Amino acid sequence: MKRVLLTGAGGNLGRALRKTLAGWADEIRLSDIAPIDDLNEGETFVQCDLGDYEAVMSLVEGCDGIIHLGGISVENTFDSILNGNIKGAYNVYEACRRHLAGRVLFASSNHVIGFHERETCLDADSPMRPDSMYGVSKGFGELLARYYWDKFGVESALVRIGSCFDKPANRRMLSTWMSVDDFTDLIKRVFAADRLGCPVVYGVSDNPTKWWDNTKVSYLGWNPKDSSAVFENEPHILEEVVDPNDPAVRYQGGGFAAAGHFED
Ligand code: NAI
Ligand code: 15L
Repeated sequence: MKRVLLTGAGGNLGRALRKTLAGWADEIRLSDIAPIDDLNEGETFVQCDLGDYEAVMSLVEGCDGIIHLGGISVENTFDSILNGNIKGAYNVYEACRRHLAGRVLFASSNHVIGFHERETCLDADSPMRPDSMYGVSKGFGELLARYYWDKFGVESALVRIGSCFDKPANRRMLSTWMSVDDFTDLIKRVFAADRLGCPVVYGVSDNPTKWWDNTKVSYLGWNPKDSSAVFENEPHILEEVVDPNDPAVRYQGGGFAAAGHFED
């Protein structure tokens, strides 16, 4: 890869991926609405609000791949989600079409399907059941990506990330956890595949309990190596009290499904 754009580079995942992707591309063009001033070799930075159409057009020009992480990452006001996630995704895809910017890895979320019960095993063709306006915005992003694929041939991986943190913060995340190393391997495979298309990929490690089936993307050759099993006996996991009738336990989206409407 010559120049890859990493949006949302100042966030949790962006900071982690800057380390694990170091040296993978000739240049990683970092971008965020917030400043970043600790650039490493091979990194450049463009400060940009994803909701700003003209700014995103310039941001994307000259890139040959995009890892699109930027935007609102949890439930928030509709106005914030509209700007960061809906206008932001539109601007990125429109820039991609205009500048032929190569493949996109779109950071979707498990909250697109968060209102499925935990006993239901999902795959790429399971219906969307968003658990929040945040989840709705990720569903919009996925549909947008599919439109740009069908109409213009822009390839994307729609990665429904589970919980990508150093370790699972609670019992739910024993099922949803993805390590940064597994995510890094997925990113490299998405950009290296001979053909990508526009697949849905569940972003999850090889955990003992599984809610999501990635068989339909076995052509990517992604076989996650890490497992949440190593965290099962940590005190915060063992000591968590679980009520099976709590919506946060019933639904895959956990607390997002259980929470009230943000604007109320
Ligand atoms: P984060 O909230 O830490 O990072 C998001 C970044 O986007 C922030 O640095 C923020 O400044 C930037 N941003 C927000 N609005 C913007 C705008 N209008 N213009 C430009 N930049 C803007 O989130 P995190 O955890 O790093 O997640 C990255 C992506 O992955 C997000 O899209 C999130 O929805 C998705 N994701 C993450 C999961 C996780 O477990 N970390 C799980 C599922 C999805
Ligand atoms: C997400 O989509 C969020 O961005 C992240 O902060 C976590 O809440 C994650 O989902 C999760 O479901 O654990």
